[in-house]
Amino acid sequence: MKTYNVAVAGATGAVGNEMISVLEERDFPVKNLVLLASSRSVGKTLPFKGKSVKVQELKEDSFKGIDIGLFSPGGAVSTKFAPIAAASGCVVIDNTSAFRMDPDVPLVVPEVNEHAIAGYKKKGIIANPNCSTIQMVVVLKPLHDFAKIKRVVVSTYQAVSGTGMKAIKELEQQVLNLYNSRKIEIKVYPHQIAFNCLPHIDSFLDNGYTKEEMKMVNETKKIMEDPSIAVTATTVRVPVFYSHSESVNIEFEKDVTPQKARALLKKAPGVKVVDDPLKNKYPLAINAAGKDDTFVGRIRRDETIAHGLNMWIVADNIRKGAALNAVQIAESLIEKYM
Ligand code: NAP
Ligand code: 3JN
Repeated sequence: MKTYNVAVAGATGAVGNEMISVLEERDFPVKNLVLLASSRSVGKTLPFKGKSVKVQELKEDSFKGIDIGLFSPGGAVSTKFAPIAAASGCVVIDNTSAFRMDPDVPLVVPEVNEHAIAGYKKKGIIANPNCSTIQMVVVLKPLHDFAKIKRVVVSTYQAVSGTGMKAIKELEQQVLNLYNSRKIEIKVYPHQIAFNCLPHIDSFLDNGYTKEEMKMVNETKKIMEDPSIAVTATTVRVPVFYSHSESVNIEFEKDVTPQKARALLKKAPGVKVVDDPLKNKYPLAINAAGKDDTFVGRIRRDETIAHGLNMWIVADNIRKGAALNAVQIAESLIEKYM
C-alpha cells in the first residue's frame, strides 16, 4: 500500500490533537508524521501509534518532502504558510477561514461535494468549512436534492472547544471556582461563559451579524453549489465542552413530510436519525461527543409556512466539524488523485 508523509500544522491545539487521533484511528497510510506548532511548543512530544513524536517549529522549510499538510494553526499562520507548503508540492487541507471563499480553492464536505476536491490542482489547497456549516450541510444536502431548499433559518448552540484549548480551560476554571465561591477569571470571552449563553461568536460586522454567522451563510451556498439558498443565522456560545447543537428551520419549494425527511436522512451518508421524542430520544451534545456521525431529530412540520420543516442537528465540532472532515478529505484525495 502507498504511504504518505503527513504534516499536522497546529498539532498542539484542540483541532490538531484530534487530527492526530483521527489519523491513527482510521489507519491513514502515514509514512512519516511531522508535528508542527509555534516555537512555544518545541520540546513537547505527542503520541502517535505508540510512539512519541517531537513537535517542531513551523517554518518555511517545514514542508520539504511532505505530501499532505493538515492545517489548523489559525488564519494568519495559514495565510502565510499554506501557499509556501503548496509551492513545495504538499497538498494543504486547511481548517481556517483563510481560503474558504477563494474561488480557486475547493470548500469540501465529502458527503456533499466530494467531486469538488479535483479543484485542489489550482492552488494546492483544499479548505475545510466552519464546524457549524459542516454539520448543517450534511443534513441539508439530501433534503435539497429531493425538494430544493429556498430558505434556512438557523440558531446554533456552540461548545467552547470551538474556541480552542484556552476556552475549554476557562469553562472548567469558572465552573470549579463558582462552586467554591471563589472569584472567576474572564479572559477568552467578553463575559462569563459558565451558566450563561453568549449571542456572540467571532467579531461583529457592519451588518450586525458576526463573522461566524456570515460564514454559515456564505459557506453553505458554496458547498451546496447553489447561491439561491437563502440562509440567516444566529450563533450562540453555550457552556458545553464538546458538540455543537443547531435549531434549523427549512423552507422548501415543494412538500416534504417529516416521514419522508426521516427516510431520506436515514439513507444519508454520515447522518444518524435519533427521533423518538415520546421516548425522550433526540440528539444530545453529550451523546454526539467523540462520535463521527451528525445526529438529527425533532423533525416536524413548520406549521406557519407551506413547505417547511424544523429540526435539531448535533455533531462533535472537533471531529466532524474539523479533524474528521479534514482526514476524510485526505482519504478521498489519496484514493482518487495521489
Ligand atoms: P488552539 O487549541 O488554540 O490551537 C492553536 C494551534 O495553532 C496550536 O497548535 C498552536 O501552537 C498553533 N499556533 C498558533 N500560533 C502559531 C504560529 N505562529 N506558528 C505555528 N503554530 C501556531 O486552537 P484550535 O481550536 O485547535 O483552532 C486552531 C484554528 O483552527 C482556529 O484558529 C481556526 O482557524 C481553526 N478551527 C476551525 C474549526 C472549524 O470550524 N473547522 C474549528 C475550530 C478551529 P502552540 O501550542 O505552540 O501555541
Ligand atoms: O467558534 C467555533 O465554535 C468555531 C470556531 C472556528 C474558528 C475559530 C477561530 C478562527 C475559525 C473558523 O474555523 O472559522 C476561525 C477562522 O479561521 O476564521
